[in-house]
Amino acid sequence: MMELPKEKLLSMYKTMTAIRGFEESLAEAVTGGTLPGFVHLGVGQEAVHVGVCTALRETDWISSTHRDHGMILARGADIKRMRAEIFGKVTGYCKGKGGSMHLAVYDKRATGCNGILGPSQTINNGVALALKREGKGNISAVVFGDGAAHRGEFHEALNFAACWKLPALAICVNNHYAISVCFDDACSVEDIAARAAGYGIPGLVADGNDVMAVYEAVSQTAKAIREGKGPALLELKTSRWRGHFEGDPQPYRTAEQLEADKKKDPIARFGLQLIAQGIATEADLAALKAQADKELQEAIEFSDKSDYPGPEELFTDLFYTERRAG
Ligand SMILES: Cc1ncc(C[n+]2csc(CCOP(=O)(O)OP(=O)(O)O)c2C)c(N)n1
Ligand SMILES: [Mg+2]
Repeated sequence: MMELPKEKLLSMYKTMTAIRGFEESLAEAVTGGTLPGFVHLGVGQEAVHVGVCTALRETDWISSTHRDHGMILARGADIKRMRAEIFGKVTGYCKGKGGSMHLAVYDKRATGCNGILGPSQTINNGVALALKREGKGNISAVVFGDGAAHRGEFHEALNFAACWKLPALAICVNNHYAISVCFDDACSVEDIAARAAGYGIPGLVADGNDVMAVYEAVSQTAKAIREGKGPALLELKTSRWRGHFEGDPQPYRTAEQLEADKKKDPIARFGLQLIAQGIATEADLAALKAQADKELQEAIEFSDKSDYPGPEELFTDLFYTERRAG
């Protein structure tokens, strides 16, 4: 932990609390009826988001999943434009057309969330190939779930990346569930990382509830990838606290299991580490949370006051119409 400056560690803590607050505010909006559609929240997975993004460079790229608002926030995206995008407002990053599941922020080198399981890995290979040709030592990371790791694209993409020695880091966020299917019932091996052996690439497992463990694991694997050693597969074990989507009552999980998962709270754990190492006091941490809460309120107001896209936006930003126009 000491290798990172104090300011960086405190900003990591603040971002973790900001992500949690952001996600919980979306849960409230769904319950209150102001946010329609499917919303998948990453509450409980903040150590993954912040650990991964702290270890990557600004010049690296990242592709993520349907559960990754937190990843894009951790990448440094503006919380106001994030909130506006999810609420379909014209001030959002994709003018309100991407929404929760197709939220992309290119100026933060985030190719975006992806509602379909599998393609983000093949898209990531394309980005990694471009970075390899560019030759500046940048890498492209892709995040996907344990469920996505059972799809064919996972294997095809890893094989391709290995054969072409792409600067690609595949990060499997194993939260033990794919909708209602428990990982133990769907996987023949204990660790998805073990599958790396089938492609002759390194496979590592790290504690996805420990932000510093995530940071270390990503830094280590990224270093080797930057040196031209080819791709790696990293598995981060964590848990999601909320249902698969907002409104899922999780009948497939017992209250005891959920409580046990919540005891591994990555934010509380990081807070205790910071206090134990004399980096922050409880009051410092409370002040960081208060600051994050204030910024969230400002983001909510910004989004509420923003307009929806006008009808003239209906035929812009479409591949189809642009091709026809050309
Ligand atoms: C190709 C494809 N098949 C099915 C779905 C429906 N679906 C959406 S999320 C999901 C489960 C995803 O589980 P996992 O990859 O573990 O991610 P998590 O939701 O746990 O973050 C499924 C099956 C989909 N989006 N894409
Ligand atoms: Mg999962």
